[in-house]
Amino acid sequence: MGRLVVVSNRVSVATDRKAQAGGLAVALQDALQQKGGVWFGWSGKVATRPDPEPVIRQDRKVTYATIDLSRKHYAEYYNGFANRALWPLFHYRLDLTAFSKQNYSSYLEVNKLFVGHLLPLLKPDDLIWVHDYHLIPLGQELRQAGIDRPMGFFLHTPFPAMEILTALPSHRAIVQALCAYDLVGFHTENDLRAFLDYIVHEAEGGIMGNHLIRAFGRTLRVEIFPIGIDTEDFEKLGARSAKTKKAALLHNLPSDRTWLIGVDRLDYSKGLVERLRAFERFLERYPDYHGKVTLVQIAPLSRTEVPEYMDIQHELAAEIGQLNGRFADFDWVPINYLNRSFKRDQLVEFYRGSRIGLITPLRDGMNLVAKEYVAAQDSDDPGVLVLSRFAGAARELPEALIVNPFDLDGVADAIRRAMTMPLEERKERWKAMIETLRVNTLTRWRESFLEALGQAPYE
Ligand code: GDG
Repeated sequence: MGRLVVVSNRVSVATDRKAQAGGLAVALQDALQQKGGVWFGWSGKVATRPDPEPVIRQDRKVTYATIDLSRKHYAEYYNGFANRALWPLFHYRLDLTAFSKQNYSSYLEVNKLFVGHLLPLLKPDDLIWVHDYHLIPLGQELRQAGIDRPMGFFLHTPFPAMEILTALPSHRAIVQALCAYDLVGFHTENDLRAFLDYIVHEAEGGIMGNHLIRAFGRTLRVEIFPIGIDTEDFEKLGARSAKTKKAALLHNLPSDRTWLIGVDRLDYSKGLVERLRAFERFLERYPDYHGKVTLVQIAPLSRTEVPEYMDIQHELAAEIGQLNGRFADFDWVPINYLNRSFKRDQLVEFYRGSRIGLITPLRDGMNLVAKEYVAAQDSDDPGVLVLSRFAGAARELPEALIVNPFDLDGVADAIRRAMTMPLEERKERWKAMIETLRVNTLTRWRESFLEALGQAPYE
């Protein structure tokens, strides 16, 4: 088998494996080291005059190649089209979606630019694996440049229902570009169904069975590959954290306090405002818990140059101020809002020390935090996962308390149910979930995608 070439918007260079431990970056780096290969993408830097050549770093069998973006491309491709058009649209937020022809042109331009830099790095037997919504047109560009190697694409976000997608002026071009790949992977049945619906009803395409479809003159394979976590690693970290007692926040505070934890990039898709309101509803309806429960919300800032992200940041700060002002006492604040990121082992300590994992996105491709929370629990006294039905993870973890994040009373009731759930029931639910997570790991996700891609072309 040939080398692996990974293309993603951002490249994770393997300099700090400890910080990345257990994550997607390491899973991809491991696959690259096994097969040898290239990881190509944006460096994360913006330059007035980007270097005409990629920066190349070699780490054993892997070549990392990165380019800087110009200010124009950063504003129009990354912030503009990827994060102000595709991201909100794919998360069903038409109200936040801003289309512009100029941003779309830049999106196509950057995909072309990536291909221009990538071509000289390719070898004849390479398998090419492109990631996420930033780079949908990349495969088509490669085809136009004469590359006929197997190419796979994995979408980390949801794929929206046809009625939503067709609001995008360039919807047809986007789906046609997806069909230039040999293999397109989604997280869930829902995403796949939405894609097939479009293929049949908008693209005059056909479903041929055996995961194959025919559209825009091509045959391709479309399939679900639910992403997992390095379950073993999180289980180990969880067990270790029980002994270290480093999480000052959890250990130095009163022992009769029960913790709920939420960990999310500060993004409107994560349902943070609705979560706070549901928690407020819980406090209103169950005053016995005043002084006894605290929601720890970790929310590192994200995409701060996109105006909608500044808006949500302000809205959250106002909500939290109002809620804490309303309920707090001298010795108790209901919400501990931590606007920064933590090291992975600290995060696991928070997971392990929290009785409830409150994961309530309004829409989420998968949501890895939900899986990490479960894996970090103590098998003898596991916490309860309260999980949105709109997270991809809900499909694999039906034993969580599944909630509708828009139904504030429903979420408040689920919190109360989690607080009072008998140990036996907690253990039973946890056991079913951890068994699933031990099978559907990150390695399995990567290997099953690459195995399917290795069988291309499928005709
Ligand atoms: C996209 C899709 C899909 C968070 N805060 C800290 C930290 N994290 C880590 C978590 C988790 C990851 O970031 C977040 O992953 P999610 O899946 O929850 O969400 P997105 O970032 O939106 O990811 C999503 C995913 O891609 C994979 O396909 O599941 O649906 O939106 O691993 O642990 N890590 C550390 N400190 C933090 O403060 N170290």
